[in-house]
Amino acid sequence: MHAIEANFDGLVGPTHNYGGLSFGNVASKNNQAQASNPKAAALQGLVKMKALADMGFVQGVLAPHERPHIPTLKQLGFTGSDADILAAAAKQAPHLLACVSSASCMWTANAATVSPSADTHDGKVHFSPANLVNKFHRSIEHPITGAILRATFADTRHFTHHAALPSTDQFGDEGAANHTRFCQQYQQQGIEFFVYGQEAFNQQTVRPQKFPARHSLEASQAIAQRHGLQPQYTVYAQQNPAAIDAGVFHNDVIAVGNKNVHFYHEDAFLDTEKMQQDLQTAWALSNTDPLHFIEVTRQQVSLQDCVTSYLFNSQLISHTDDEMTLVVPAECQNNAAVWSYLQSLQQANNPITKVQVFDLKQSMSNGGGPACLRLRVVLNDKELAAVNQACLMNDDLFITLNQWVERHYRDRLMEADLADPQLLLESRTALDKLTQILKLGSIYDFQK
Ligand code: SUG
Repeated sequence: MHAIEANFDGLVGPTHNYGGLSFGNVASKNNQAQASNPKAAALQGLVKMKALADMGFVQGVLAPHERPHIPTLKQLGFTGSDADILAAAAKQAPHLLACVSSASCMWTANAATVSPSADTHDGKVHFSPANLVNKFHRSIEHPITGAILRATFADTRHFTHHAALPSTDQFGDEGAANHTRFCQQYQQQGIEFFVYGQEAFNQQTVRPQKFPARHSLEASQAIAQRHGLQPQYTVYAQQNPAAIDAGVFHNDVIAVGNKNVHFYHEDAFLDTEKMQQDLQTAWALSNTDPLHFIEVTRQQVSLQDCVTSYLFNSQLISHTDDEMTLVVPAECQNNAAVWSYLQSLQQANNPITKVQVFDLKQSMSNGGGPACLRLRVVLNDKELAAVNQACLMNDDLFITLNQWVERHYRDRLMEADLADPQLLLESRTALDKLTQILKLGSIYDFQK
């Protein structure tokens, strides 16, 4: 049965701010304490979603989470009314208040790992929310992420939802940001490619020295196991520890793949040759057409330029059966080396024939480019029909969500504002309305 790849973007939440919370993510650190603009952030995201929908792609929306998250502050010992809790947290532990206020769930590439039904043992689409255990502010995402995914992909005849893996570094899981699927056509058996930062249980293996390896091999193996993937179509590769130390905290900052194309930097993997061989071996099991490796050299684009421009944090999407568009952030246009490389890429003999640029500065300033903002879900016709249709982008939803943002979002937020009880109220009012727009039911703690 015919299948497509849908993108489900995270709608930026009303508390989007620059908390400097992600050690190892250069943009997050560099922009700490800058004023943010949640309204602009949400509108920028909606423009990208609508543009892809207008190009004919299936585009979904995933709702933001309730923030500041009072239940987490209660779990940490804060008591009293919501206003008391906010005031006490702001005074005693402002870093904790920043963590429970982050709008980081916008980066839905980290929401979960998704295996299409063509690859899984029971012919269903499998979802595993990522535990995101390496960063406290993200480790609180998975329960509500799971609830949102279940409300979006509710039909148990087609969709299987797992809980997150155990919340320990040994099973550190950052979701689809470290997962790529190669295939000839989306409905066919694919190769699921898992990239990890460290082998957690084997301390003898190499790992980064400066910044954390957020994702473990053991997490990827457990995901493959529970999704029922076939071992011969499952490939693992280790990230280059030096790249992590240079600020490549997720593999999707330095590599992206789609169908028969793997586009990556020469410094992305610990053993590039092995990665190529392992993918070729799996590919040859069911394909005769070539798998394209587009390797960008240091000379063409330096590792540092990859990190600042987010060249590889692009969406690689098929606009025809054999031509692809690369959706890049505006930072690529502002970098002479990257922009010149992108011109040559479009002229070269490979499936990438178009480049499309989006202004996502609000998200980029926290280290989140176009690819971070979307979760890819391959769906056949029946599965697509079973998705919660209220979450799919179209002209009406675009207008409704723009009006919703205009009504409920602030255009400036600083750290001190996070303690404002009015912000909590605004956020809850907005989300309550959103659950009606997207027909999600009561998914938030404050709605229970
Ligand atoms: O996990 N930034 C996110 C960015 C995630 C990008 N996602 C992918 N590459 N797929 C992170 O580091 C920063 C929040 C702050 O500092 O306020 C943050 O969480």
